[in-house]
Formats: sequence, C-alpha cells, structure tokens
Amino acid sequence: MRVLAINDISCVGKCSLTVALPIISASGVTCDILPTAILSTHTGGFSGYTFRDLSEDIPAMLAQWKTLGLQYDIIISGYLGSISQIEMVKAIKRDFLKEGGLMIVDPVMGDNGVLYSHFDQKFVEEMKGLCRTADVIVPNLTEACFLTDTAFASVTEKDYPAILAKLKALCPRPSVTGCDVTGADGTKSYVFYTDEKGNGKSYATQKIEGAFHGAGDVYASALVGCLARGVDTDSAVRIAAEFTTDSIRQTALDGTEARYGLNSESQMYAYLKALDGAAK
Ligand code: PXL
Repeated sequence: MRVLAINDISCVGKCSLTVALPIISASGVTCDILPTAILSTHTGGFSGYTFRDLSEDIPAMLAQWKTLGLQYDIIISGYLGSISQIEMVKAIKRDFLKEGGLMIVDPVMGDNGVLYSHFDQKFVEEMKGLCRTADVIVPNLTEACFLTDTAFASVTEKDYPAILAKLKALCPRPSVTGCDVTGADGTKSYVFYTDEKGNGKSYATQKIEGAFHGAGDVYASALVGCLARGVDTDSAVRIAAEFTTDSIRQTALDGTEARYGLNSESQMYAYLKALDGAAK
C-alpha cells in the first residue's frame, strides 16, 4: 500500500507534512511526500515566517517519478499555496493514482470562520473544482461553509446535515469536522460524514474548549492511515476522531501554546492499537 501526501513542510508548529508523514507511516504503509512549500513556521499565529514556494521544482520531480513508474493507492492533498498548485494536484491524480485508487482532498483554507492568510474567494472557487475530483474530502466546518457558500456566522447545529448534503454535490464522501452540538450533558464535537454506501452519519467526541492548531491535519492523516489499512469508513472516522480528541485533551493538559500544535505523539500508541484492532 503506497500513499502520496502532498502538503507543505511547516518546520515548526506541527501541521501538514510534519504530522502526515509520521502518522501515515506509523499506520503501517509507505508514505511518500510531495512538499508544496517550505515555511519556517505555519502561518496561523506566527509572524515573520519564511515561505519558499516549491512550484518550480515540482515538474522535474514528477518527471523523475514517471521514469520510476510510481503509482499510488491513495493520494492526499493538503495545504496548497496557489491556484496553479491546485491544477498541479489534478494532474498528479491523473498521472499517479492507480485505477480504483482513492483521491482524498483536505481543502485547507481556514478555521473559526475565516480564511487563512494568502487565501481569497478566487482560491475557494478553485478548491471547489479540486474537491469535485476527489473521492473523499475532509473540510473543517469553516472550509465546509466556504465550499458550500454558507455564511459561517449564521450556522446552527440544525444546518450540519444540509451542509453535508451540499458537499455531496462536490464529492461522494465528505467528512466535516468541528461541528459543535450543545445538549443537556454539555457540548460535543461531531464529525458529519458519508459512508461508502452514501449514507449520511455523524460521530461525536467530547468537546474540549479552545482553538487547537493542526487538529485537522491529525484527523486527516489518521483517517488516511485507517483507510490505507482497509478499515471501513465508520471505524476509520471513529478511530481518527478519538485520536484527534485525545491529542487535543493532552495538549490542553500540557498547557502548551495552541500555535505549536497538538501532542499527538503521546496518543500514537493508543491510535495504533485501535487501528490494529480494526484493520483487515
Ligand atoms: O494546519 C493547516 C495549515 C497547513 N499549512 C500551513 C498553514 C496551516 C494553517 O494555518 O499555515 C502553512
């Protein structure tokens, strides 16, 4: 089983490839990487970071890979620094995804209702196009709103199923994270998702107050790890969501700054045990 993770390298801050590579590899499959950019830190909560766009290097890298005949069972794309990189990912899918392979798009664009630095509405429109080429997409609620032209500020918990249904017009198997629902027993954080048969479902974990950077990357990477090991969607969503929540809980206990990312390292063993129990 061979996975390709297309994402940036943010050297500090534990997101994108510094999260995807360890989690997907530990899941027991080969994880090759295509770095889209190298940043000294990620862009959320840091200033003065360096940002080297690697777009110019990528065609020659892909040309060499073609000579090797590389083909992937799963391709996951994450942070893309420009519209031309979105086009590049579409071409990589055409050239490097095996027949019957899985294209997974994490439409990394924003959080808490706002787009990250460097992104605008034009990028959102292009990202909708990339999502249309995917089998699975893993937006957070903010990204799901941008992809479905929904005003984030006016979203209530009653709207989540409709947002999921709208995303299905883009891609058959969306999974939306960070959907908070408050009930008598407190607030829960739901993933609203669609299984292999097209059924809309949800899975709840405990809501831990605060904004935690890199949570989407941990979730997407664990989901890919599970799917790569042949785990069914229901179990994959459950295992990835619990791993992410456990990592957030530990980070909150540690009291580290949110911008330095999640302590998912401490939860890796539990994640792998759950994965091993569910893997075919
Ligand atoms: O975690 C998402 C992400 C990935 N890559 C870069 C980012 C962010 C979020 O801020 O800045 C460079």
